[in-house]
Amino acid sequence: MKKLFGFAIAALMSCFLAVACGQTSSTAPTNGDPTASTGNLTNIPIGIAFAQTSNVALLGQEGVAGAKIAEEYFNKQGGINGTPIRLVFQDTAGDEQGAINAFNTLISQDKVVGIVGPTLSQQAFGADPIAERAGVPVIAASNTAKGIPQIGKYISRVSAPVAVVAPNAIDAALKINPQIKKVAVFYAQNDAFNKSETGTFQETVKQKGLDIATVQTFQTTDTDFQSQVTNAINVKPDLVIISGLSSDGGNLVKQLRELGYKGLIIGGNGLNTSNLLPVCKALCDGIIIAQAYSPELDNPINNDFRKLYKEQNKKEPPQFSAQAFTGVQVFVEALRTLDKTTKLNTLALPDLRTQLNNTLLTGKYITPIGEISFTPEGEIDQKQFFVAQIKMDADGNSGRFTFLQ
Ligand code: 1QQ
Repeated sequence: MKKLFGFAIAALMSCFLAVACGQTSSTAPTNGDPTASTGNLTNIPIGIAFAQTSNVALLGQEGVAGAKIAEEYFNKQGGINGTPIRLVFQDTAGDEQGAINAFNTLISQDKVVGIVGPTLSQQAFGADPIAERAGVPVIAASNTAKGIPQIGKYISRVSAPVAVVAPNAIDAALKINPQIKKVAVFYAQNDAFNKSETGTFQETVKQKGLDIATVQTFQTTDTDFQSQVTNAINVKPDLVIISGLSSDGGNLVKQLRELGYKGLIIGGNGLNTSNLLPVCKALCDGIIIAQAYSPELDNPINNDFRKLYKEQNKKEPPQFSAQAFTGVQVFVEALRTLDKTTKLNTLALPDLRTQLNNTLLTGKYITPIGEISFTPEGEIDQKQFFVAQIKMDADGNSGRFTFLQ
């Protein structure tokens, strides 16, 4: 009787997952045979929750591009031991409520096995607790604030924290100009990531024996920075460090240069996109940004990823695309591993989600961002970091991230 009940659940489940896929299966239904292979599932839905609208889309659309490449790439390899994955995209827009809505839809309506996202840490602090309560694994692919994996046991990340990435930018600035003494710090005070990042920058500045000559605050929605820029220029800084997002950050850089600041500028992770270039144009030239990815990292999967990205976009892949690809890759490889021990279509969705989370946390992955693994808490263990500097072309309309040694 108990066994029969188990079979009934399994039958319901394989139907459940197949229905969740929103397509009809091309193969005959299994009538709930729990020993049947995952070939009987139409596909395996994985949620992608990035900002596709609002100012935050300047960052989120790079995540979308990386995830799409991963879907095509892993499905060409046969997906999950023969069953394709299907990415379900829900737009988080730019705020917490947008991310919460996207997560709720992915979890309850789209019935995904796990979620890659959201774009901002600020959104993660609002939306991740929902996934945690529902027992749905979340892999953050661009959340770098302190405290993300600590939200809960279903939350991990492939985006290394600013605490380990950002200090590299200060080392690079000091290498370019060893005379730096006075530093002006700017940060957006309405955003969790930027508050976390400026904490790291300010601690590092002090550790290096440099002076924080002024700290100026703004909002990610601001466009006019005249008063903060004037305050900063008055203290005659040798280095400016900005923690903001790309639209506000780009305008701030522009106004710093227009009002006469000539020294080095470090931008944080929120400025880490070539979508910044149309905002500050020629005045973006020279911005230093720490990187958790280099297109030149030489391993087979990065070489494949780089080639596919370049074919589609005619430029080098950015960090947020590589991290999103990596998030999907971790789900794919963990699903393959799990399916080898327990056929996925024998698991009810809640069990599948839980076992997927347990499996992904114990794996080792060779990815476009290098070899990675997770601490038991879900924090990424990543080996290599880089620093890039923006070089604008003479016309001021195009430019690129060049990597420093
Ligand atoms: C965070 C970030 C963003 C700037 C990435 C898009 O690092 O919010 O944590």
